[in-house]
Amino acid sequence: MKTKSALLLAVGLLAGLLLTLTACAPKKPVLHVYVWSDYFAEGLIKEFETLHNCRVVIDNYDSNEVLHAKLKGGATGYDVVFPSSYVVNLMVAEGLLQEINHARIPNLKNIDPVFLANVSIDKKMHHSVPYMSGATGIAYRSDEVKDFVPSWRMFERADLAGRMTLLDDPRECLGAALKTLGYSMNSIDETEINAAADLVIQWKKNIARFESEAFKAGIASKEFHLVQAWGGDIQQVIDANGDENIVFALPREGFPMWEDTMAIPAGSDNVALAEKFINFMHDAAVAARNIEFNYYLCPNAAAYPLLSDEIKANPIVFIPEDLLRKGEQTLELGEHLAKYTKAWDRVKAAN
Ligand code: SPD
Repeated sequence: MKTKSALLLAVGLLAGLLLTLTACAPKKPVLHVYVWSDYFAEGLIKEFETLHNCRVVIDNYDSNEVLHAKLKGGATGYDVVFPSSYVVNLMVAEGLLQEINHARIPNLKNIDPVFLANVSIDKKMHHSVPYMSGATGIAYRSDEVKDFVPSWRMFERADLAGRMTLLDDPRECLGAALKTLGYSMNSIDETEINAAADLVIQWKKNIARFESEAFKAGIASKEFHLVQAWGGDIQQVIDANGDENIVFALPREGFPMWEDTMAIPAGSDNVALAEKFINFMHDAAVAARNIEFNYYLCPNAAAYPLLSDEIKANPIVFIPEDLLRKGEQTLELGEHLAKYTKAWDRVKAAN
């Protein structure tokens, strides 16, 4: 009996000790990342957590408008966000982003100066650091779509009605329609923007819905046969499903190109860890793995020599020169953005 009581006492003491130790253990810092989906190579986030003894919590959005509205609406608690370059200045003007402290992110030295000079909007990286750049085109199922032509006019095909999606994104959709009409996708001419909105309203009659996330699973499952899509995401779907009937094409009328960046929101209370995260993503080997996974170009010059021959030959990542000439960078529109918002509201309201 005595032995049993002693044993119980020992177990009780041990449990108490364990509880005390757990309660006293320092809590791991948590980094909150708000980002487009499917944007980190497998294992990278785990490696960052181990390296910095922290936890990373990831939340996804599917458009710059959602990100902007969330931060503008006062959402705090995010430490790293991924705005496209063309919304960075707007977010800075509204006090939503912090300045980048270059001294604390040594891997900024790896960023390709040619890319910064030619493509980037925040060229001096005052508030944003380039992450990935890519192009928007059309993905289709070659086993379902007959007589495909690389044209945005595919959205006029009545035989594909209900089987197509357009991105739920004003700059992407109106941009595609502007290019179809022979205009710049950064037009500030109200007549041109309105003509583009009329065209998207025509396309809207044929699409299942505006969609910026489920188009990936939808094209894989054959729910959708033709979708407006970001190239790298489609190559990821092809890889994941081993389905060579999914094809990505860049329309002959021209197509939007974009650059997503990393930035630290004004409300971040974990700036030091956010800086470490940005620095980690621009380590040469990490950036190379990310390019190989994402099929987008991370403008990290130190990563280029580490890329496989296969990725260097992939036309989604390195768009061939003749096609590249048809791409147009999505630019910041300043006060003229309101014209797009108004036109987009009309598109959304139309039957
Ligand atoms: N999987 C990540 C996709 C990122 C797309 N961002 C592009 C935004 C341009 N409108």
